[in-house]
Amino acid sequence: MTFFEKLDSVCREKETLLCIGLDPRVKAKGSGAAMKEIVEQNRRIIEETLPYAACFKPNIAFYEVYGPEGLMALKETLSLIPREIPVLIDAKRNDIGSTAQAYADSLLDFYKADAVTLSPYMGRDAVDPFLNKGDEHGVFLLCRTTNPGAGAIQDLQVQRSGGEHEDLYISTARECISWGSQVGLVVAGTDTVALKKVRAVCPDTWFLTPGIGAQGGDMLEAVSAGCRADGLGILPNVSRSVAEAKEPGKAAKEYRDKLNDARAKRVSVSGLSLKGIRKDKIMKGLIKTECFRIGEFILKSGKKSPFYIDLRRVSSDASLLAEVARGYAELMKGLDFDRIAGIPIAALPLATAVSLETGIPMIYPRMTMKEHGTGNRIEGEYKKGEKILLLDDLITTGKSKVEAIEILRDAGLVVEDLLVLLERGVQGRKDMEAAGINLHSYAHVKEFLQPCRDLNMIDDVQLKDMLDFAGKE
Ligand code: U5P
Repeated sequence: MTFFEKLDSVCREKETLLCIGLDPRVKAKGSGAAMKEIVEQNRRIIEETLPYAACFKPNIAFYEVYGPEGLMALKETLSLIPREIPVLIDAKRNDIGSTAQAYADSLLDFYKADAVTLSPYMGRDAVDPFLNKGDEHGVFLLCRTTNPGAGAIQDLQVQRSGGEHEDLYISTARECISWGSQVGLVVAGTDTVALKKVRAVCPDTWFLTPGIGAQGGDMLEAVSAGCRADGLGILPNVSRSVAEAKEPGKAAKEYRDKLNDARAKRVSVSGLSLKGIRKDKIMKGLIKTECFRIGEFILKSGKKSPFYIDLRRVSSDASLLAEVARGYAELMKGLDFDRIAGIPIAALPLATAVSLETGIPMIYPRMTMKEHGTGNRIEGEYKKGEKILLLDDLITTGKSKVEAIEILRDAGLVVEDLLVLLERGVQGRKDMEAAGINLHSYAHVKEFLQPCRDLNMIDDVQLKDMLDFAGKE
């Protein structure tokens, strides 16, 4: 699992995006007393705030300042955090490649951080030693910081290749996200203008957003300005305001609640439910990966079509595949069945992804008879009389579905429902009715057309013509 997948799943499961800072400020000094006090303070914060924390962020400066025992306290603190919760070490390191390598070995191998903050100022090669550790690690690169003097450099005007000017921190954001999918950005929670501007150029990137509370940043404003359209993508960090509260757990809960209020408002402002957001993401993802194409195509039937659909391409985009699996899982709710079956070939990767998403076992029929080996017509384990939920990518007519249904029914399995991601035309639905199958489709092909218009791929006249075609074919 990549770092950002891990983060995404913790945030969804725990319904929080809160990053809890672990920046100890203790009075004890030397002979182990400081170490003990730091660890005890952090233990309490971790235990009390764990239900509200999406991740923890120790800033290494607050450990280094106590010398070797401070560093031992950091190591001990990290061992108190459950492995499934991401840990970000705020170190803001960088240097030339060979030195950056030593920093990477220290922070990712010795301290075992999941992610770190780095300065991108020295360029890509200084970040590579961190990226090369593998995508179970992430980096948050400084883009817009919270300190009062940040603007003197970060607001410098830079000329882009087209001649227009923009802030250096915006150019930095553009450059940094081109370094790959392991990159997140540090964007100040005290600067809602910057949050909005960076979000506009980096719609999918995760932001680490410090400055909430003690430095004056407001949770509601920061999250409203910086969170992604899907209500994720921002990690507002609070350190002092939680650590120094009488009851850190209570303070963390209050910040988490404010954060979720802001997310809910943002989502309702965009007029979409969470289901709607997923659908929009899937439809646009299918367009982007060219699973859905506009043009002039000749179909198997000989008919001309103004668009073409090839859902086999979904398997080449892991995050789209995972989102599609969640879409199928949403559609499965309320249906009664024992196993799922994917129709070869197109639905095999899709059904596999659905099985991984839901934990429901999968089988598949062989569409051509196997002459050797087991001679199985159905692969995977099943028992006679079990109910099978059939999955396919798309339905135009029912022909290939009926073949698969017959193979399953001949083996004594019960098939009553078919799930497809996309439905085109009207014939498929009629054929399924005739075969005694309930068809559940995630979307009709018509639903691509408005997103294509939104993305300026077609004009209003084409939109109307295509809607007519899709409704009648
Ligand atoms: N931090 C900032 N601003 C930045 C980048 C990082 O405050 O632009 C770090 C601080 O060094 C500290 C934490 O570790 O985030 C903020 O702490 P607090 O103000 O919530 O106590």
